[in-house]
Amino acid sequence: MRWLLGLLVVLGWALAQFKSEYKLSVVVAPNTPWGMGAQRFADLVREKTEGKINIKVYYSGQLFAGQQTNEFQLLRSGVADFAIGSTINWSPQVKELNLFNLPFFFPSYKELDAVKEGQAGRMIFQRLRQLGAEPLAWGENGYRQLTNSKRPVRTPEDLAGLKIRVVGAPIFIDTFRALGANPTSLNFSETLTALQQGVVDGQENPIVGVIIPYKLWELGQRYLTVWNYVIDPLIFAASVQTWRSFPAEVQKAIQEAALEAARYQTALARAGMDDGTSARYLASLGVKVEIPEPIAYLRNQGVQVTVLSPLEIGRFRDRVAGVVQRWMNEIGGTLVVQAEADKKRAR
Ligand code: X2X
Repeated sequence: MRWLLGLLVVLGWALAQFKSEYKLSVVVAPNTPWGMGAQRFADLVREKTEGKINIKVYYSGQLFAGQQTNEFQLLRSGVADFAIGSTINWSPQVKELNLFNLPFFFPSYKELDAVKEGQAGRMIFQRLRQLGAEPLAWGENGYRQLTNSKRPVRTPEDLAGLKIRVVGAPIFIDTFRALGANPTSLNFSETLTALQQGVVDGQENPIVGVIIPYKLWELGQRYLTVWNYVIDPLIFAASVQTWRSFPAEVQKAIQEAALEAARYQTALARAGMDDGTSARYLASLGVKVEIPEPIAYLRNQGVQVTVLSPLEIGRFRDRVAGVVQRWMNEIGGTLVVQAEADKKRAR
């Protein structure tokens, strides 16, 4: 019986028609944890499918010509077979993903992980399936920190009037307006020049995920505020059309590859920013962390780093209470209540 099953599997693989290339979209460059996770996923898929599935990573938003909030549309229409997408960029089409955009909603990795791995995470994956994307694993861009070229920011008053680039998801405009800043939404591809030319004063992005690989201090971003105000998970996903075209064995191999690559990717994004768990995990894989102490490293580059205390964070949180309330309604009560319950279990 077993040999017959084996034969059928081999026959199935032989008969299945695979494309010579499957396209995977990411927003950032190959030298970021996000980009490295994408390459690892492609490599693992090739390995686990014995070369049948060949994924090519399109970095720096090449597939969507700069408009990063269109990425989910590309995925569901099958223009991109796969994407590793930021929950921010997909949130205009998947309103539930605004859960992760709520300012100061995830104070710790533990609480975030409990939500992703709990019932709330499953509800979100279910929603993605309804919308035409097959979610495979959670990755991470990281906690988003504020940088600017003008002055240290420790209080909401310090932020007043600063022109801050945000992603084109509406909640970010609401948040930064409530904080007294002057937000403007730009695609990431335009952000680097806008910073360099002083068209905007500041931006917000993860330290390990973006600030260090893109050397933002060289574009004049000399002040950094560490406030962990928003966490930015990534989702490894396939287009439903592409997913359905694969036999079960291939789906299984790709699913395994996604989980393995996502774990590696998340550890790269957290290395030096958590309690040491991620660096230890990477060491167990034989991966050397290039910058073990990211904040010390930035200080060495001449960046003035302001790490906010819980009390100082509280002043910012008070300013955005109305925004959080409004967007919780938008996201939907059931999911928010479930996320609160998942978070509570982690504490
Ligand atoms: O555009 C950004 O800031 C980035 C790279 O972090 C995202 O894609 C959300």
